[in-house]
Amino acid sequence: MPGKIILAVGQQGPIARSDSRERVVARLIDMLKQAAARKADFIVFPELAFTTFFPRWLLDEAELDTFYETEMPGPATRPLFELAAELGIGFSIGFAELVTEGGQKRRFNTAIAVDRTGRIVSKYRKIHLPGHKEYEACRPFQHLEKRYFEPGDLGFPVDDVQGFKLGQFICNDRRWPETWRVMGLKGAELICGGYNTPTHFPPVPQHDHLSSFHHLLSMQAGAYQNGAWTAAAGKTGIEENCMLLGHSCIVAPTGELAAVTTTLEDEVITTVADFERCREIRDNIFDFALHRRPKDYALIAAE
Ligand code: ING
Repeated sequence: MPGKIILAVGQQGPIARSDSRERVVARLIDMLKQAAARKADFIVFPELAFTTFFPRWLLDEAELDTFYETEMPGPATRPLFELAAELGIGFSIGFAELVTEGGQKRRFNTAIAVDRTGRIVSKYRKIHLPGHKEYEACRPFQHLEKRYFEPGDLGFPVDDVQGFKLGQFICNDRRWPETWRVMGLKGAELICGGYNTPTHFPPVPQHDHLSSFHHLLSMQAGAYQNGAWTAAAGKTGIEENCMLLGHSCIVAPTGELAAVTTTLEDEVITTVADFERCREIRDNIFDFALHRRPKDYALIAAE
């Protein structure tokens, strides 16, 4: 259907520290099959989808390296690519990327988009890294993303995937309006990504009861203010004693919640994403060419 796809989100339940990649990939494959049964064209999987959320611990380099992918696809992850190509479904997925450049190890929190032929057609490295660099004994669990990853160095790419323009975010990025606007200005029609969001935020515990509200607020605002479909796939549930937020969702360009998960387990949701609907917003309320006043916004991009 020109201009329309059946869009899916594959939410993951907890992944144990000891779970093998093979075991995790088998779960992802099961969700891929569920999405195919619903005639999905594209499915969004979570951030760091092949392993437990390891930044919750202080790890030595030897163990830390075991959570990263040095090739994508690799032996354990290739079956996902192969089945997706066989089923003709594109997907986005997040993983910890370890590259060695000039003898130097570089670590990124990365997401890729793979088209329905199994080809990687877009790659993004997380720019907004939350958390901290040093161990903080006061925390019930760590959030060491600033220790384990470099900020992304690829900008916010928007690429043509299966006839629509796709951009990706990763988790904390969705809280930052700049993330959405840069990709909105590049004409993204679907802005998607994954998240691992603990519902307890040690620095401000009085916000814990707002974790779903802040997540959905960010997704719905991003969609409406840029006239794009947005989709977020969570890693959810009690993972190694840490409760991770559910409410994976698909949001229409109007900001309306089109689909949302209702469990904290592996769960597939789908909706018909009509990209023509982006025009209702972009040709009127947020007609960037007609209404934007960039010369008044310089402060936003200043250091
Ligand atoms: N996780 C969380 C997120 O941005 C967080 C970190 C939680 C920040 C709650 C602020 C409040 O959803 C990741 N992985 O970015």
